[in-house]
Amino acid sequence: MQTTIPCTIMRGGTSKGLYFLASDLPADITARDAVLLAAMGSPDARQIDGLGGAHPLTSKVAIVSAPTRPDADVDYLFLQVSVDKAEVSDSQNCGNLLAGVGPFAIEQGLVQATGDLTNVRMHMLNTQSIGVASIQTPGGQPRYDGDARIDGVPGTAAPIPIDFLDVAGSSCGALLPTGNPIDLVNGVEVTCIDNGMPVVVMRASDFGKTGYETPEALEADAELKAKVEAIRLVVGPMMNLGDVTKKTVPKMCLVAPAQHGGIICTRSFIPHRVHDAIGVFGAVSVATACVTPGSIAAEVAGIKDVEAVKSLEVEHPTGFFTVDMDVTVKGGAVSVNRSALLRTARKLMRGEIYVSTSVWDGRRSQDEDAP
Ligand code: NQM
Repeated sequence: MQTTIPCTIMRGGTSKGLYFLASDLPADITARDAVLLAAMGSPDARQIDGLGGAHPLTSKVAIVSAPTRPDADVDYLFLQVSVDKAEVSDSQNCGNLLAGVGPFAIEQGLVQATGDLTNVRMHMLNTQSIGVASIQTPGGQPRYDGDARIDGVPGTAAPIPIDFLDVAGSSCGALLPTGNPIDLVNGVEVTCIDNGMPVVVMRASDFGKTGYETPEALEADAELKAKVEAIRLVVGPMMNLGDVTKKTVPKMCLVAPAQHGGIICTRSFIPHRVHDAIGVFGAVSVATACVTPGSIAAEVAGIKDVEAVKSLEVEHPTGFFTVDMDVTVKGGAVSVNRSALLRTARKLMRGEIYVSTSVWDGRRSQDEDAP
């Protein structure tokens, strides 16, 4: 016997995931996570018995519900479903799946379209912050086709510009959680920063790397991975994230001088696989590090007048990630007034997913629905 659960599969930015209405899943977190593991086919390196794509970037879940904040149109909870472990984590946000939240919410009737363009204010539950997406809605429905191109995704699609107002320090409590632009950890200089995603920026050269290696080459280097992970475990508590052994944050980013006219070149460990591009909030955080006086990224990027910066091109293995920024620098400290970026999304499938009734019988108890 199997339980059927309404589900939409969407590409959001350079990731892909399952989108659910919260009301279609168990409210109990343990039961919900069991359903998501079964839906994805985890734990299994191939996720053969589920919809996961055998990579962290294709083993993601967005849960969408009515807003719990008066200044939002919709709530969005991101969950990372581990591929090869029975783990579901809410320890990070995902700005890529975020791109699909507006269209999904409109299609599900949670948000009403307001003409040809609908602004959707999304309350990101993982970081208690707000992102505002502009969705093209001709005829009252999200449009997916269009001319916008983002690196890491073939072809073009309708543009989804997203603005962030209050993401600085949203996971770690401060933009520079250790209070310093540079810390020395295990003999390596690192910049710990959180502008929407906890990220540790490190010079690739400090690991004997150029920073231009392919993700595959970096993933194949066991010694490098062990050094990076050892630093991650030390900086986790320093960044107010506690023990990060089982968390997907902080992300570990090797940087090098830009090669193709961008501001900086990146290779991101997320945190155990190496990203084929770079995460959305990962890119926002690295871009912010580039305009933070005294940081490793600022040294590598070498920007002369950071307040004059309007947009930064972060290089990654498959192209560029453009982050629009507005910052003020006072007494050597940077404050971020606004960051913005462009994503696209596409609905791939809408239907029902089946999970065994031994995992969930489909009933939401009254207790579960109580506020
Ligand atoms: O940083 C990968 C992705 C992400 C997360 C990651 C993301 C973000 O590319 O906002 O989008 O886990 O770092 O989807």
